[in-house]
Amino acid sequence: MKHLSVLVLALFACAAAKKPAVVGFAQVGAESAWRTAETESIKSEAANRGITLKFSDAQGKQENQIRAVRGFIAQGVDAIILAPVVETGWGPVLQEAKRAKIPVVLVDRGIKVADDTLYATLIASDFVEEGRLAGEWLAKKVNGKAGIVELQGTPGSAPALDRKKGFEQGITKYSGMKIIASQSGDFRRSQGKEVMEALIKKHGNEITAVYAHNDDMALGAIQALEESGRKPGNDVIVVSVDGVKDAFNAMVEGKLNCSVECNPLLGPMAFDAVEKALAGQKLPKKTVVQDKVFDQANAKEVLPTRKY
Ligand code: GYE
Repeated sequence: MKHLSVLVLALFACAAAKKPAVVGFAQVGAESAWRTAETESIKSEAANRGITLKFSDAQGKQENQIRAVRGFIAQGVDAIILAPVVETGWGPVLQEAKRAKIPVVLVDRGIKVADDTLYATLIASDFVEEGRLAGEWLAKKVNGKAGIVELQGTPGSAPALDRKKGFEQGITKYSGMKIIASQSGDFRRSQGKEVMEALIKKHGNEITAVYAHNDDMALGAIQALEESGRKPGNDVIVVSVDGVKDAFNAMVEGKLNCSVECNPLLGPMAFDAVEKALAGQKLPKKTVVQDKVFDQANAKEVLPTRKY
């Protein structure tokens, strides 16, 4: 009897301590410096923990991500980390993962599914809050009056939808804050530049501010503004989100005015969540990553400490 209970206890201890050996990571792509930093964080954390990581780059396409997740299920990975490109359309493939008893940890972007038991947890920033902070910062800077160009992220992605919503909330009480154009630049520097060039042609000096959903698009827009003979940071106020190193450099150079941080170093939190899910522990449905606002007043001092 005594031996039996020791055995049972040992079995429980084993189950609780189940460590992942193989984890699949379905990444969006490599559209921005933020994304590259996130990939790096997850890869290096897997290596630190002795976990074999199967990495898939979906080149920004949901169908590729779904195929990658199916592939991970077929290979029988212990867990899946998914950075979902868009919010909708995940039900069927997550059902398949659930049936195979493979926990799915969502990182950086949320999804809309009817059944939230289809994923173990989401680790991400509050994008509505980021947009609101950017909007409030800009309204203060321009004393409540601006002709704003908004460069949106990938259509249908949580950060694009929520950063738009939050920004609108942030400027709502200022009647002089007008969004004169709002278009997607797909979170890419080259597209941010192209879209900005077209909008400068169309709206000219009506544009007094740019709000970009990420730093890469802001940096592209800054180039377009300079090429049109304008002085970004002065003639046109530029705010964005992410807080990557190049954004800090642009703030120090006086070309970018403000960047709301969004932390991409999610590797340690993601693998903690994977380990807990495999040990059968209950996880919060969402863990919110805390972010700060940076501008030209503090960029120079903070730059040397930035990790991405
Ligand atoms: O802000 C942007 C990107 O999902 C939070 O995706 C992420 C966003 C990030 O490529 O740069």
